[in-house]
Amino acid sequence: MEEFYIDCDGIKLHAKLDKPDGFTKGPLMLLVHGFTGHMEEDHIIASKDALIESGLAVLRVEMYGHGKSGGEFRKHTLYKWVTSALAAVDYAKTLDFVTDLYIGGHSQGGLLTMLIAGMRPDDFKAILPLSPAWMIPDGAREGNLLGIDFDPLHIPEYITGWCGELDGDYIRTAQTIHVEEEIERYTGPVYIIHGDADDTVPYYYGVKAQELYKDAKLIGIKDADHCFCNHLGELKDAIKSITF
Ligand code: FER
Repeated sequence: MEEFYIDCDGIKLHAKLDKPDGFTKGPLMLLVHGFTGHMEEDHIIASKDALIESGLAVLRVEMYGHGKSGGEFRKHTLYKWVTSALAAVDYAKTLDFVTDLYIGGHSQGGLLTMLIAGMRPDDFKAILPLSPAWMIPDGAREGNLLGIDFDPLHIPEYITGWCGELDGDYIRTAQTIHVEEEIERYTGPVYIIHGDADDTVPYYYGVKAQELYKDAKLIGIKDADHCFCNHLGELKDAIKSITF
């Protein structure tokens, strides 16, 4: 494992690169955590391990305001995450051992995966949204995020979410994002993994994304919650069932 930082316009993004034993050249997955998450969460580690067992190198990068990366949680927005992820993709493209590039992420990282794939449709062999929280922009427009109601036309200075305060700019920027347009832009293979007992991002969104993408497969995990708690073995098996 190599640990390092990727520069993103002066913000340091914390990264770890793992490779399968004896790996000299091959595919690489850029793997991103979710909202309030980080790269050492059990479901991120389980995903990384499954990918390594499938023969991929894995680059985990923590986005703006998360984990050991720069920036404040309170100040993070989906725009800043897009900027972080584009810097991580640019970095991955400089690695000369990489044959095919993949991107995957959990929840808000799954939404990010869908946005980046729409922006850079030629860069990825396939994408891997895990429990993708792609209803966040609709929630921001409708006035509900994280179970908290607000007036979408008069956005508050901040809301208090799962991890302290979150600036109103998170909502302002999220309101401008239209995920269906990004879904339409990416026509490559999509592998969605989603627990059918997820009450943070209902399984319905996995089903709907699968229907909207041109070439998507949904691997449902029975009784699994948002973070695949007590179902990490099935999460790994689901990832290992994919032909990369
Ligand atoms: C929300 C639902 C889900 C939300 C964020 C999430 C900020 C993200 C969850 C995750 O990344 O695990 O309403 O609002």
